[in-house]
Amino acid sequence: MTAANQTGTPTATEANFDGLVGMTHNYAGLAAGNMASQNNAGRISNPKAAALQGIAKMEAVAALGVTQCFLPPQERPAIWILRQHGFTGDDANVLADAHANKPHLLAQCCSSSFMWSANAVTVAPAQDARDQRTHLVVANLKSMPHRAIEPPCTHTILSAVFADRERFVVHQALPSSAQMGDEGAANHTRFFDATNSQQPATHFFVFGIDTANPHRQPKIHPARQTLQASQSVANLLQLDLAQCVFAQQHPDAIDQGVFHNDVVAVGNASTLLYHQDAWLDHDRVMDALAERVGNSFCPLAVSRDELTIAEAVSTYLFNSQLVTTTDGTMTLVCPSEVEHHARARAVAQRIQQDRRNSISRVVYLDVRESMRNGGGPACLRLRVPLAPHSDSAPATKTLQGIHPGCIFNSQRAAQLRAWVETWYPDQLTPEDLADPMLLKRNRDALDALTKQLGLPAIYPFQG
Ligand code: SUG
Repeated sequence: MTAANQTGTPTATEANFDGLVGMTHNYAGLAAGNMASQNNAGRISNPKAAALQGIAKMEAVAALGVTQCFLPPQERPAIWILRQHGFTGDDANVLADAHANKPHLLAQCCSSSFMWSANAVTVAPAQDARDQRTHLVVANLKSMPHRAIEPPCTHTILSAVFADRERFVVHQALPSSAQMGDEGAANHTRFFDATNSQQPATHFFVFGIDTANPHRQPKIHPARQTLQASQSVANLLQLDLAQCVFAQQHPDAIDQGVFHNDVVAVGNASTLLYHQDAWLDHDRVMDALAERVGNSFCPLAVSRDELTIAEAVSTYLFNSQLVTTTDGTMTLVCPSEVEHHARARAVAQRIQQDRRNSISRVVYLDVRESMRNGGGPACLRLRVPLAPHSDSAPATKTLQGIHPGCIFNSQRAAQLRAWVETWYPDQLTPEDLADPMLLKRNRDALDALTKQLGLPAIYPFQG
């Protein structure tokens, strides 16, 4: 996101980090409670198309004036996890044995789920933290075994990307106890008043279950985020609790496929676009947000008559990115599924035409490969607010201590496209996941990428 400084040059206030899609992107039906994941289980995937869609998305968002960055993929198959489960021998043996005897475990070890970087960490910028450093808390993702593999590598990657210890603190994930399910930024929104830098930011944490008071919980699908985890994250972020609002997801929404809050709500600055049935105690939540965020708070509710929760889940209207563009207005970056759904498109148009809010434009992007696993535009990006009054622009190599190789621009786009074209398969079937050549190819590709980006060794195979 950008704002204009006195000379009219855009000054970055937020960087968006998209997760690059991995070479083993596939549809294994691993995520209970995620309708798209369940409905597309077993489908043939297109890793190359998926990765190219992700790069095209970054280009489109960067063209809006957003400071765009990216995170490299993790290594898959996670052969070390298979070894932890007792598979032995050389890599080819381990893969063949796992494929024959534990195909579900192999699928878990092959997921490209790290691409949804909104689940990587929760972030609070230096200006909100007591020690004036930017804090990133890695999410433990303990609810889903295929996602619980991600945190150690996420920590290593983020420590390399945000290596400046004066500015950034990258925290390890919370312990994976039953009380501590944490899914990262997908369940967190930071509100601030863009016209008044004196007004403290508000941190909105949404959880699925309070383990100390569990009677209000979904009946069919798991609640992934606990209140206890959200509270610990707020603590680690060094936030003033007076500026935090905690709200519980509506259990019925979870049971209809709202596995993360970002499936039914998106915020930017002091605007909040949300579904009427997103949270329990709706009125209390809105009062608390209005009080903390202040006069500029602009809630935009979508009623169940306009769009049901089921329609929100199938179209991902709320999983759009809401970004401030160089002219100071906001653009809603929706998945093309919204454009192709008459009622969802009508909601987007209604919001765009309503002059009482800042949203002046809607754009549609094709991220279908990711959508088929339940990941829309907002899932694919992690927002990292930057320190105010920065004079560093994304094209320079000094964007507030962020590793320069991970800053996206047109040269980088061309480089990433060429890399994907060289290495990624066009198609993957479940059988292909056991091919030892895929493991080797992925390592060679990741090795080539980290060298191109000037990153240190970040993968287990790089020793
Ligand atoms: O955790 N899907 C991911 C989608 C994550 C979306 N992120 C946000 N809403 N922020 C998940 O459910 C499916 C993998 C599979 O079935 O192969 C998956 O993990």
